[in-house]
Amino acid sequence: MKKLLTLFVAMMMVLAVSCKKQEAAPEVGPGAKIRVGFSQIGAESDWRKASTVSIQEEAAKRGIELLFSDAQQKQENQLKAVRSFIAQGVDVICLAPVVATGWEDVLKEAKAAKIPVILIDRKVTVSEDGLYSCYIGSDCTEEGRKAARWVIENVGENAGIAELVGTVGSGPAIERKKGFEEIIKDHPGLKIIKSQSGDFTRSQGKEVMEQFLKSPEKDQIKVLYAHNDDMALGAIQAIEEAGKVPGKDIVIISCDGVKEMFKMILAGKANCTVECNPMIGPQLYDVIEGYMREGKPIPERVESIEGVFDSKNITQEVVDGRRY
Ligand code: GZL
Repeated sequence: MKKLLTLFVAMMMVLAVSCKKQEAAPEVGPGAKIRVGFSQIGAESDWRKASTVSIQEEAAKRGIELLFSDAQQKQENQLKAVRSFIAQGVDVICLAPVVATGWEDVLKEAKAAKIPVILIDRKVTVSEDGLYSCYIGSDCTEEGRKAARWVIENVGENAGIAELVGTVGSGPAIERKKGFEEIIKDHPGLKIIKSQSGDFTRSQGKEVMEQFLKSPEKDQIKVLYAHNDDMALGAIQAIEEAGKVPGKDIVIISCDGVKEMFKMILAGKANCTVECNPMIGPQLYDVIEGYMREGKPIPERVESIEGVFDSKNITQEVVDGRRY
């Protein structure tokens, strides 16, 4: 009899816990304590570091509890982090996905746990709708188009182009390549004659540019299109070490808009950067607080605000005012 009673009490406790877990929907209201889990890609570039600062500082300013994980550019670390956030029952999960694929299962687990996922900075490719609630970030395809249009307007219709590609399989690398090629395809004199990944890092950007400058096509390279400023900054070092003049012998255009690149453009060692705004902390928490504190639905898309910068609109004052 005693054993039966013990078993019955144990069963009731399990049922109570599982019901509680199912009732783990967010406590909505003005005073709601908000816990956010954020899986960040890493610290591979100045852009990424600025993105982290924006999201950490804004959470602190708003009294939002942020559980932060740096994946060191490894998807398996991001998958572990998201599963940990689910287990800890956070209110919202933010994910900057290092690559575009391989997220279906973990997004389904978050959905089953009724925890909304907000993608920031990069997109994912999934087979069904509803696996994430929102994407906050840039249109990297449009950034690629902007870069190509700048080349046509400022370099002309004939040039051999070397391309430093971002992290293989990442949304920005796929999209910046797609957008750039979409525009130059109507200008046959503009040809991508070298293309290789530098993984968005300065060191690999330098290494790959050194290889480009030793290749048979080296003297045909008149333009460098780098998918981010950090790879372009590494390439500038390689160009100088090869005895060429960056910004003149080879025109340099890249994406991000980090302060170091603004300085290079001001110094004439680079030519253009297509801004990709990392400072999305305020936009992110506006969405989360709206959802948690006012019961507002999470919007599917929040666009970043950004421009194109070159020697025509970069002054010392503009450089000094850059936040990243
Ligand atoms: C772009 C972002 C890219 C930056 C790189 O949205 O994902 O990742 O262009 C960063 O600098 O590494």
